[in-house]
Amino acid sequence: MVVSSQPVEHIKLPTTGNFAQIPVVDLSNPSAKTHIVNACQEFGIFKVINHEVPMEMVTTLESQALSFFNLPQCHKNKAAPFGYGNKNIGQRGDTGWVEYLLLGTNTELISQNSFNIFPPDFWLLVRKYRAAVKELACEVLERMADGLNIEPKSVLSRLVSAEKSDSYFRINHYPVSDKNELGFGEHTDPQIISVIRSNNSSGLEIALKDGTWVQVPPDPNSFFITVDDCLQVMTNGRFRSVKHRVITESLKERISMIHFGGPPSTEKIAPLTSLMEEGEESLYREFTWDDYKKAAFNTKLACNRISFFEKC
Ligand code: GA4
Repeated sequence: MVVSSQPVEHIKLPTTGNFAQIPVVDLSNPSAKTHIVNACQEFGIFKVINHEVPMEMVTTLESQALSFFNLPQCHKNKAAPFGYGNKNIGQRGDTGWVEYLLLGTNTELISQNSFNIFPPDFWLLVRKYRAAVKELACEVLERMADGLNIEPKSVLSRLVSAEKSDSYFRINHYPVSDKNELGFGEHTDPQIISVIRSNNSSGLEIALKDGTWVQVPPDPNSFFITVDDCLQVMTNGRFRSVKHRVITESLKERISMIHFGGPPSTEKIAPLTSLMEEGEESLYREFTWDDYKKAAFNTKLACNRISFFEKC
């Protein structure tokens, strides 16, 4: 990774320990729906086991991505039009000890003309991977709706499965560093849910309800699911959009692949009436995903974006 003149942010990072009690949702268990709801209320994160995403595809994509990140910097810089970024996060000057590929919905467009930088089947694999984790996201959201007792069961999943759904895909590479650097600063994800997979490296941390930071133990065979801002709004605050960050390791490089499942841009986001109890007031005003994105993508990473849409 190129060492740019821009310094990476250093802040005091008190972390209290391992989050060994991270909820584990076994998708082969009929009571998964209840575990999902409890985890989303309490922590805003859980991990899923017994999913149907083929692990061979996952590890192949991951190793192809790693070979890309191991190329000389001048080659990687040529991939800027294909979503490559290095240290800079967002538009407001945030930095981290990370390089990444960040893709929007239209990978078909970018898959052309890049065969000299990426392995020939890289984009095909990316498409297959994205399709598989999108299916996993839908399955989780259907079980969630079931657990919340809301109808139809597709009320949440349809948002991320629609043809016009606005999803992002990010592959992050955190090289080793001799200090514990801030890899990706604290933030919540703006979308509905995120599906995170990482190699067997630690680094992901989450904030608990009382504000303490804990490390999420790695598990390369599972997927971590987070509640994102729009889901917090749709559940009128029952579910918490989890604050998370990544700290780099001195021994092992970290690679993570994240699918951010977002709704179509014109979709109206507001608390679901089917979830509201009698007399319960909406905590948020209605907005479209497009409104949210415009506001969110123009903020610093650590900003509390949901607060823009809170009712006074
Ligand atoms: C956080 C979640 C996803 O990585 C992302 C990020 C996006 C970006 O990298 O461009 C943002 C960040 C994320 C939220 C606030 C803005 C936008 C960087 C940033 C400072 C792709 C997303 O959807 O929102």
